[in-house]
Amino acid sequence: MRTISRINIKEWIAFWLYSIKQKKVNMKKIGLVCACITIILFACNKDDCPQGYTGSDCDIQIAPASITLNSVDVTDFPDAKSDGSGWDDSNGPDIYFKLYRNDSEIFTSDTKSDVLVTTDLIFTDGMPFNIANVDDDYTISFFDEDGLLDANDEMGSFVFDMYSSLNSFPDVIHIENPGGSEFDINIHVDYNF
Ligand SMILES: [Ca+2]
Ligand SMILES: [Ca+2]
Ligand SMILES: [Ca+2]
Repeated sequence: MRTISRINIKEWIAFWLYSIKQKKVNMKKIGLVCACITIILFACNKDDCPQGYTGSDCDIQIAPASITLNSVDVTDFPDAKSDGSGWDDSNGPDIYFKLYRNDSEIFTSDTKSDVLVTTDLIFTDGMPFNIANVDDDYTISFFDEDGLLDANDEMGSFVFDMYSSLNSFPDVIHIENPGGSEFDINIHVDYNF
């Protein structure tokens, strides 16, 4: 399809260049032909590449219109505060996270209560959750919930790329030891074009 089209396009270009030389066509017709060639080239690239890719070698990613958050699992987190004391006095932390876009909160997870560091935390409540503007700045922040009488403890806050034009659309955005922390985070996603 692409080979045939390109041969035809070459012939067309040769024909019109010859016609221009012979002064047989006016500029209006030239403009129309150029527009047709552009449309054909665009259509060929679009049809030939897998979804999400473009370019003559199909190696240029197309930024998705949105990304769907399917689940977030946390397989490791710090088991103590920076001063060595526990997140809570008598039991494990009560972990939840917030997601921010350009410093604006867009999502809050459910809370996993009294968890142990050996437990894999799988957050799915409120998901699938659709996220547009994938090139904006995203931050994920984890907290230990401490009820009404005490301020929640912030366990860690990390900036990450929701989308990268070079990452080949991974199903899981893996964030390991961000900022030197002990967090290990897997964000499971789908891409929408
Ligand atoms: Ca606490
Ligand atoms: Ca607790
Ligand atoms: Ca707590």
